[in-house]
Amino acid sequence: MDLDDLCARFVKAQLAGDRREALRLVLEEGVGRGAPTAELSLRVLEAAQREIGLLWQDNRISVADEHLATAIAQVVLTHLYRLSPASPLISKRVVFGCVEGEHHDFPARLAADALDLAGYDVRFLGADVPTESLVSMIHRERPDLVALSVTMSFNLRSLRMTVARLRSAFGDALPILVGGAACSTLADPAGDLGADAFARDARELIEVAGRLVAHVRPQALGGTP
Ligand code: B12
Repeated sequence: MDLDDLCARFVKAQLAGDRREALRLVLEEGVGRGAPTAELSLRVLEAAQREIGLLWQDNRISVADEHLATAIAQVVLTHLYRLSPASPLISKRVVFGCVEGEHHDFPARLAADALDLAGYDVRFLGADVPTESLVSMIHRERPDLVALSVTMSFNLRSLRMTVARLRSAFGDALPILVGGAACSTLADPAGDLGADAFARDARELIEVAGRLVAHVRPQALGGTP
């Protein structure tokens, strides 16, 4: 199956605002003809969003066109999640969200869905999570891992501050994983940001998360609120 061609037709459907056609392409021509859902996520949805970004950057589409396209991608991602083969739960909890100020939750959601399907118990918080609210959530949920997403370079400062705040509240007992396009621009993202690890994409994430949670004891998360 030619996934590049499927992606090109998916982008056309997004730009035409044709949600039904976009769903048909991915669910019938993709899943229905045997394409692995992870491949569809990567080679159709992610690739399409990058194409939408380029069209927007070149002023060939408006912000409203981009919003329309992204809203369609969100619907398709939800359907894809439902149809994806999921591994059995491994009783490792992850709190996953975008740092304060970061509005790009679609990339984070793609990554969070991949972790969920790999068997993790994922609490996905979406965009722009206020740091103090994140701290309270971690006290309540006692996760084995926190994953933070940043797309915009101007939000790297927010990410650094969030990591520092989590360290002051939970010490080193709580592994922190970072990712997103802005992190990829750094030579040593984890070192630079004070996190435990960085993963480039949804695929790498599964391997890195596995390493991080191998020795975690969530009961060690005492900390000061
Ligand atoms: C849709 C979109 C928006 C939407 C977001 C909607 C949503 N709910 O997500 C809205 C309208 C909110 C938006 C706003 C802005 N955007 Co915008 N946006 C995009 C667009 C078109 C698509 C984003 C997307 O879904 N990408 C696809 C995903 C899959 O990309 P990905 O990063 O590769 O994701 C993978 C990895 O990063 C990784 N990952 C992600 N998170 C995490 C977390 C962890 C822990 C791990 C391990 C891995 C991981 O896994 C993902 C899956 O494999 C991009 C184009 C692009 N190239 O991404 C522009 C883009 C990112 N936006 C851009 C800009 C400029 C902005 C604004 C500043 C515009 C403005 N003037 O207001 C604002 C900033 C808002 C803010 N404060 O955050 C620029 C950034 C340029 C730059 N490098 O500085 C881009 C590149 C568009 C462009 N070409 O100009 N945007």
